[in-house]
Amino acid sequence: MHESEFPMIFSKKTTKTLGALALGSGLLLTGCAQGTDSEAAVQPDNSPLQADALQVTESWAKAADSGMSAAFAMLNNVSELPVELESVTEKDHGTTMEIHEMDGEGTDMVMQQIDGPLLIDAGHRVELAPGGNHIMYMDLSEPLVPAETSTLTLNFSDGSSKDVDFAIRNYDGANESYHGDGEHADHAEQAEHGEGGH
Ligand SMILES: [Cu+2]
Repeated sequence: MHESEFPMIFSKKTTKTLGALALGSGLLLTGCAQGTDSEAAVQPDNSPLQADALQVTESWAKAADSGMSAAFAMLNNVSELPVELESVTEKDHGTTMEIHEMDGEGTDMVMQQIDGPLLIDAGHRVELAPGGNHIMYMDLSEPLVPAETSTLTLNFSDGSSKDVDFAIRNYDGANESYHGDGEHADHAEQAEHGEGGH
């Protein structure tokens, strides 16, 4: 059984990793393809996958019946290489996901999709928190129910990914307005807050 699975894994990863090298070094490619040491072949330069380098703690998501909501966590890069979070996906609540940052100052703060991947420098951590960077559920078709969990898939720039569970809880804050929502932000926000908060 293992013998049939291995070649698939092997060829996928080596194709990707070695794609850029293939032009200049047919020798190296041949060497790897013949190699029987599959572990060495999967990670030829010995660098960790970004999915393994990033440890996620304190992950939680804001309960919501529909529409938008947000997820927060501490992203800890425990490696000596930068980690780039490129996208987030999910499959349980029928929504697209975005990575947002806050823009503006004071009461004029709005959130918007970040430009490019979210960078977590080597050995550093980035906090996703209300009022700051966060992961956004754009249009829930299934509710985020308190005390349940939401599994989000974090996708990194090296092609690796990992699933992380976010504990869903009630939270009154994080009602940031969205750039795409138009100019009514300030007052509409108050109205929504009173209606949906309790
Ligand atoms: Cu947002």
